[in-house]
Amino acid sequence: MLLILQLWFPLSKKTKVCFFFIDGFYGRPWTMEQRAELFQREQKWGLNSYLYAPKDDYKHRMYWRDLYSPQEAEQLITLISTARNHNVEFIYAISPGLDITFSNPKEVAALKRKFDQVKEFGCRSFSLLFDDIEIEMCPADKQAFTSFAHAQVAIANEVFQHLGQPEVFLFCPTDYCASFCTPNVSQSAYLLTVGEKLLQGIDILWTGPKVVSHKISVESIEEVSAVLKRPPVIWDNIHANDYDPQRLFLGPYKDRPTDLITKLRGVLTNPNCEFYPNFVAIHTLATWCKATPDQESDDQDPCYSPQKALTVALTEWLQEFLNTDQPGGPQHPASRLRKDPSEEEPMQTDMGEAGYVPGPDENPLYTAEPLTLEDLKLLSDLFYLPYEHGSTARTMLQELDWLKKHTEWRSRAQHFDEMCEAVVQMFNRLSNAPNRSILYDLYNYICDIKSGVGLARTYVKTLSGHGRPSEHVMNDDPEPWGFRGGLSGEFQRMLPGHGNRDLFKHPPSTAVYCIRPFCPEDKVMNLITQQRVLLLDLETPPLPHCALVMEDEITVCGYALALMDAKPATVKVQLDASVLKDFPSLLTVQVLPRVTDPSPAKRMISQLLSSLKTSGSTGVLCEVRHSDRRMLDFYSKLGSFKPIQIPGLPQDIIVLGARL
Ligand code: GDL
Repeated sequence: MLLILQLWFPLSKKTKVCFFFIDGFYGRPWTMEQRAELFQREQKWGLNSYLYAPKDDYKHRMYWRDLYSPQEAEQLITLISTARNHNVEFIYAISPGLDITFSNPKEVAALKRKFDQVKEFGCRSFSLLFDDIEIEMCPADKQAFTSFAHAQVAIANEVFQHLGQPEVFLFCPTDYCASFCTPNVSQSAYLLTVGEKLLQGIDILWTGPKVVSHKISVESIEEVSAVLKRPPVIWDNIHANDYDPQRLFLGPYKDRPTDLITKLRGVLTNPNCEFYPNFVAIHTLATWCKATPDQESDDQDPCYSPQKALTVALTEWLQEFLNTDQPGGPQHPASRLRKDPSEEEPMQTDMGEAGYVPGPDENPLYTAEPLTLEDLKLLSDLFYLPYEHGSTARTMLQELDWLKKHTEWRSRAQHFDEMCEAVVQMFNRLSNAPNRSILYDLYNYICDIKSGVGLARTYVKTLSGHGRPSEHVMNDDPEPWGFRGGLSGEFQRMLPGHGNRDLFKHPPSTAVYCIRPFCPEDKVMNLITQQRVLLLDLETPPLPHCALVMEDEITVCGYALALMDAKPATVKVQLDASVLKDFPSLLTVQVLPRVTDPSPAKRMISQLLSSLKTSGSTGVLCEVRHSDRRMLDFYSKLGSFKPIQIPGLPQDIIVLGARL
């Protein structure tokens, strides 16, 4: 993960506005030359800081105790001074959390020694990261500290003081987003301790409601600021793509109201792993940071329009594509197009392309047209944002969906074909762009989308009766190149909760849910009564083996109860002994219709099922009303629940069973 951080310090001793890049993604770290190029851009666009935290630099994380060798030191010294020359503050981060023993003074000394070494390189700003680590403390630390938070805070405070309380010192907590907090942000013991005990000069990183947050609201920041006792610095993963090799994010910085600016110490963005495709991510973030009210704006946010920011960024990016970066590479295509045969060099002996002039009935020479702004808009639409496809991508998906379901559609099929052709043309022009470095970073992605769109195009042609029915699109056994695969994808598709959801059919949910044990004050009984359960006798409900409730920001919005032994609970229905033998336990679940995101309920159920299984149960029953399409659909998507025939049940009841 690479992080580009923009920081403001408007609220305390820190009065200047700072903008940061964070170089902290998983994957091949950027080269020193690319980092220097980044500083140039930061300076040009008014971003003023850079967090050095490459997860796969082994001395940043895995071998954090090891000092840098003279050769590495030289590189870091150059990098730090290059940053300074561009007025970019270099922040050195270290992630010792994989294996540090907090209570051992030798470990604390090792950490100080490492920071001291980097301080000698000329670095003045530092950061301690505890993201993505195990939360279980070792026995020695358990003895020495009340909690994990106490251990982390103690070491952070000590290092901060040892370094002379630097102006910039960032702390990344282990619970760095709302969805990681137990039971929720305002009651998280971990965050409350961090807020209470971490020295005020230290800033805290926060990714928002989720690791990759769709939206970040002002209210959510106010809530976490109260707990942390300081405004956070946002670590924004909106453009991070290190978690999926097929994704790239070329959409604008978005869904963060500019009202946030005064509520934060800064924003740090963690963009795509590839260096060059981050032009839009960084440029639009810079525009967002400089937001000023625009009287003519009809956007939701009067200070920032993602669409306008994107167009400005793409217009500038286009110029970079057109600059040749390698001797002997393609020229600016416009100059090639201008050539007419009479201007050609004198006859060449090898009959190379430059000397060849096709005759009247021969194939014309392949001409590469220059890349256009429209091409880049299309590219950005195809690789937009984690929770949103760009408008053309959405239209293409909707059209394909429509074409699959309808038959009267010749003109729409034609339109779909044209959209596919535009992708191919964009690909061709991009492949001929003079700047090869940008192209190489984009190449895998554009090949992949071209082939995906190509398959859809062939399929629509086949449906329309045009073109030969294509074997690899229509048949159930395509060749490997006819579908996206790999072992990882196969594993994911086998899991009930796999994330292969179509964005255009299931717009993302931004709500944060809390799942916690049921307590007597919970008013879930009326929910249960609404459900009119038959299997569970509500007049004398037995003590559940495990009961969980789900809350959203309003109140309880769902529950799940599990009974280890179904028999005493199912007094209203005669269950056959063989059914009870296979499915001895009972589950009852309800989720209110306002919860459109199925994932929290899935998580709640899997917790219950694993608890039943651990206690020795071999199967579980549950009931659904025939008319309750929503819950039926929900259970069917879980995959493990199958209908069971039970004689004598009322017609509108379906009993489902799952083996554990
Ligand atoms: C994370 C990691 C980050 C990674 C991102 C996206 C934080 C604080 N840590 O959880 O390094 O790039 O997810 O995969 O965000």
